[in-house]
Amino acid sequence: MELSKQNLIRNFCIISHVDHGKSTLADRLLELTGTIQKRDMRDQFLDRMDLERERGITIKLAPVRMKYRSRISNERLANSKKLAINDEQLSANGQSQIAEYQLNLIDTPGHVDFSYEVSRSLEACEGALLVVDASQGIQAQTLANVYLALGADLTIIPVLNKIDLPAAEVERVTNEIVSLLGCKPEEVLAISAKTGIGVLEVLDTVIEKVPMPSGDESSKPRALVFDSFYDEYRGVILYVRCMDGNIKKNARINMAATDASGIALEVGYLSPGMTPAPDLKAGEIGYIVTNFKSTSEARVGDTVLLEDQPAEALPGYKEVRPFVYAGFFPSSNEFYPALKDAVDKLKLSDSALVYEPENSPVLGHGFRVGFLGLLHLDIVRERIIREFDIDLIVTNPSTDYKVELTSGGEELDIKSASSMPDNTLISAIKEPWIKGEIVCPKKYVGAVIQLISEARGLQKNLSFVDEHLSIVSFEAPLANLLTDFYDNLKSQTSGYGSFNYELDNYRVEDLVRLDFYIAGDIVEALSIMCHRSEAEALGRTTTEKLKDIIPRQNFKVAVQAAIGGKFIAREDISAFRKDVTTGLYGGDVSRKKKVLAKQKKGKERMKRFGKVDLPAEAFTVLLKRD
Ligand SMILES: Nc1nc2c(ncn2[C@@H]2O[C@H](COP(=O)(O)OP(=O)(O)OP(=O)(O)O)[C@@H](O)[C@H]2O)c(=O)[nH]1
Ligand SMILES: [Mg+2]
Repeated sequence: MELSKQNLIRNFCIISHVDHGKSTLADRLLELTGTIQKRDMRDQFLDRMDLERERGITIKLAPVRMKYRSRISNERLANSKKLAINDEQLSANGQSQIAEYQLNLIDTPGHVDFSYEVSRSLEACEGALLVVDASQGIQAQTLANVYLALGADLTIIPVLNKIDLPAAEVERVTNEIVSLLGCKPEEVLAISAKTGIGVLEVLDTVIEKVPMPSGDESSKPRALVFDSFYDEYRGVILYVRCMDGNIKKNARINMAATDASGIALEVGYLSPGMTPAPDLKAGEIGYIVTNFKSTSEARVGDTVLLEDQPAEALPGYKEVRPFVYAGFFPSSNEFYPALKDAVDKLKLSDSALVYEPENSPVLGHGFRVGFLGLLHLDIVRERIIREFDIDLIVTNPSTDYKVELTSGGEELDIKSASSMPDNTLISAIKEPWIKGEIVCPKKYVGAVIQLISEARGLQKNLSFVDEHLSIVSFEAPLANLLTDFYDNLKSQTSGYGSFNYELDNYRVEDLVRLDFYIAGDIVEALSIMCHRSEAEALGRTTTEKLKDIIPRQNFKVAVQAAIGGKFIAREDISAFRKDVTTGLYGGDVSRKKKVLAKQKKGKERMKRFGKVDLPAEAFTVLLKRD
């Protein structure tokens, strides 16, 4: 009888809190398996985007296939309860021969904004390496990722990383992991991804403990799309996990959800470059190059089927919805088409990005763009500036609001303060609330609870991982976590606190629109929504910040905050004629010209509003630190 090949396949991802060493562990695994030669190695090899490399963070999930000849003994395999291995399968692993395994690894990002990348990766795998930094211990994303992995029914292999660091607390953190997972201390693999200590054992443990895939090789093919993007040269490329059957090169494919039909122009796997193969078999992870024109035809979470063998769709994913919005405007209107092209292109490889046109009297034509969080916003902003060379003006990030009208009917989804309907038409405004968890050492719990209540949040549950580490569950309005909550948490907990959150629901609150007037005229692009109880303080600090940002003009300029036309705060910018050329002595005309040219360039980032020049920074004043 022919043996199933699936017993020689293991699919696993690496998950952890941000910076605990996932990509570095992936480096060592790539090296140990000879997937990448040592001389071609560079740190965090799988972080391929420029921005990922510069910032030292992973943003996109990254699959890679490795071959590994394991010397793991049959006894060890047979003893592993997780593997329901039978005699036949064992003989494929025969005593004398060394079996070659196909290991499919997916490196994931650790930052909360990109947890959608993690949940998608988990669905393609049977196991997860849970990495915990021995000098940091369990943190908020460690917990969140454990919940996700358990929810996806994966086998979790705990890995204690960075044991080479002098600050590593091997025993304490091992105990934290043991209490969290209910495993045995000896099951926690102590490694250094940097030096390579203990990493070989990680590979053998993956083979031992991660269940083999259990797809049906002879049934109709089905493959889960866990990522899709548009490649300028090759078109739409799908990253898939083949669940059942096999998909051959040139097969006619059909997408279950969108019903789009196309051709699998090429199939293969990443090792780490695209490596063509004759087919993708049940249990394997790989890619399909399609002839689709747009990623909207083959969405993330959809199922690839064969046109002549229709089958039931796989469950797919819960759709993610952005909940942080900001206006993106070109510094000059002539670049609007270029900006449109840029967001269109970015959307093709970022299924979480949404946008719609927005017009502003001051800023002109632009877009209201939706994000999964502030880091996501920042990454997209920077990519537009760099990859598309567009000078951008970004407005204050905000959440969206559900508005009920006095006239009844459907709730409106309002994505910026400036598009709020008139007050008299509104019967209620709802704002998004999150459910979150803060993980911190016990002694900071008091300060953390204080912080939560200052953010208008409600502390819910208090639990403990062990005698040192606590978990504070809470609910809070998302808007109040968008500015300095994270910084305050870090400073209140001496850097030890971390937090994770997910959107909960929309709640009716006493919200008002806070407007800003410059030299007597309202600048709608500056308007923000806030809770009535916070309006005055926010109005005051914001006018102060605006006063610092807006350059002096040759007349006095009043900066005022108001609710419904009633002023609640005011700052004056005194008149001053800034002549940048004073101080440059004598008749060096070319030098004078240079300075004036520089000043003119600075002006391009200014937006003329009436007689006042507003610098680009004024529109993100809420993010300005004191
Ligand atoms: N000393 C020491 N440093 C390590 C080790 N593993 C990783 N690092 C360092 O920790 C930092 C973060 O490593 P990454 O591999 O980028 O962490 P990551 O988990 O992939 O980070 P994100 O993907 O952004 O969540 C880098 O500076 C690594 O060099 C280790 O075992 N020992
Ligand atoms: Mg990484």
